[in-house]
Amino acid sequence: KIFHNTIVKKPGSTFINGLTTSDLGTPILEKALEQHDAYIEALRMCGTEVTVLPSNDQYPDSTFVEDTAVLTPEFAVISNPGAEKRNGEIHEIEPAVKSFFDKIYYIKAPGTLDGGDILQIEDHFYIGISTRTNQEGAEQLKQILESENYKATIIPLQKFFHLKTGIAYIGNQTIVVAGEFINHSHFSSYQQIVVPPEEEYAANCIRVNDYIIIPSGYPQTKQKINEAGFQTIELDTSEFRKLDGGLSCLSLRF
Ligand code: CIR
Repeated sequence: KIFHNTIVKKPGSTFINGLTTSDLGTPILEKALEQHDAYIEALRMCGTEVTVLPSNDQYPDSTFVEDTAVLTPEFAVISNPGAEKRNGEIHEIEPAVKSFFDKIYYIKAPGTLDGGDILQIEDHFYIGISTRTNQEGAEQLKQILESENYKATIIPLQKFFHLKTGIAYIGNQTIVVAGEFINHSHFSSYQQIVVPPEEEYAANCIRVNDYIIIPSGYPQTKQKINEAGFQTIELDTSEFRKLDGGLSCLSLRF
């Protein structure tokens, strides 16, 4: 088993006012809560102990906990989220992370960094430079990781919102890629599962122990992942998608 624990945070009543660049409409809170419950259930089914943090209406986007920290088996890094409106979320995640980790690092201003820009493939971390993660934040994380004997590579994004919007690592040296990450020079040593343009959102999937959790409604991607020998669980994330969120954003896994 790779992950023993997961941390999630309930969407609050202000969730519908979260940041977005999509034009998919306003999320329906009740539906988001149902989808969040199903997400928690799936994380349990995958064998993780789920810590469910209460919602906080002060931060509409705070259910996207992934952006607030980067966790490894040995240490935690509290991020410094690049969106002003979200930055205070780290004060909420810090105590939760501290209850699991003794060794904690921090990304410090002027460095900014969102956890959604960090992809771990075995002992190698890829750090995206995006509208949220700047060069300074990326370099701080790279230094921390290298001091802990991990490898780290910084990758400027072209179009994707976060690095993990377009790429996922599902184990067995296999990556799921869309858009600019298809045949990307930095990832040429991995087996690729290519997500077609009309299913691009499905590139944000997560491996949790024996399962790959993927968003429902992306049959070609699901089939390719299954054919590569992985078991899948499908979850509806329509309401999170309306706020540019996907499966990875909704939890910290460690
Ligand atoms: C935001 O704009 O920050 C949220 N509405 C969505 C964050 C998604 N997080 C992620 O991809 N890791």
